[in-house]
Amino acid sequence: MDFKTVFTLCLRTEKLGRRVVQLPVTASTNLVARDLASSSPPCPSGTVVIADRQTGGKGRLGRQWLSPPGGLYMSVVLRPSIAPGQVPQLAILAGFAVSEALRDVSGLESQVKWPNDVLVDGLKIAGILCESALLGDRVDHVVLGIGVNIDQGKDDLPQNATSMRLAGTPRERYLVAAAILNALEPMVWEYEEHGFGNLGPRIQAAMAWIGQAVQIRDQASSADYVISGSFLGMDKSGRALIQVPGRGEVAVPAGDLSLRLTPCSS
Ligand code: BT5
Repeated sequence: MDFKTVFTLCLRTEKLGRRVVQLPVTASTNLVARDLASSSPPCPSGTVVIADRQTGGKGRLGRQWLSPPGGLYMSVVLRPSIAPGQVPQLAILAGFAVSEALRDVSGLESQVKWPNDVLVDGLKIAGILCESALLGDRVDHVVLGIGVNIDQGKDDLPQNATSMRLAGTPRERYLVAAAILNALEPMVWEYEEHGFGNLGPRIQAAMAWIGQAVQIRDQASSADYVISGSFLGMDKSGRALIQVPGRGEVAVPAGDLSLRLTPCSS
């Protein structure tokens, strides 16, 4: 059986993945999904684009996502009923869905690294790129780009990365793709209804580096500031919470979180 048939057999969703565009190679599945979402007529919510490899895989802020054969490169089109300010929270949700799916298909334990990564033993196994388009002051669509390292070896990946194969739990891509969508769909529904309400504590329990010395660099802002302190997790809006010596709890909406090698001082 081909990828699409088996993938569809594994799906337990109502909308996510019910329309699939499968490509042997493309620059970026996020670009294909964006074009489908803004075409006339637009593709339905839940449409998924999957490629065997990408030639221009995108990370955040213009960074590159290495996309050789063996990985999962998937973009999901959503038309959620949320405010524009809530869009980044979907990346956290997708990271949590990936983490749950990895456990579901292979028993692999992973952690969600705020705001958009999944780590296994401190190494990056998956990354999320969340892009959106507005129509007036409302969200028209969101493209959730999900990259998961599945069958790559060390030579295919950057330092500080791992794959399911390297972690000792190789799996078929279709199985992982379907499991992610199965986990994600009910989370998106719940999020649209209640925000992080019930999901918040579950995500918090899966978060990496709680209680550890961290720093957040906001590379998007011209100030390029760094906040250092002890990581407390995220608040109800999905902002990272840092206990900063001398300042108390500071909530940070966006940025790059990393571990600090030296303990923080006041
Ligand atoms: C991300 O950005 O982690 C978002 C990655 C999203 C990839 C998916 S694949 C399907 C869809 N189509 C796309 O074009 N993109 C999405 P960021 O947090 O900025 O992390 C990027 C950094 O991760 C890079 O600068 C590298 O250090 C590292 N990296 C690159 N490729 C990697 C890989 N395959 N595995 C682990 N780390 C990687």
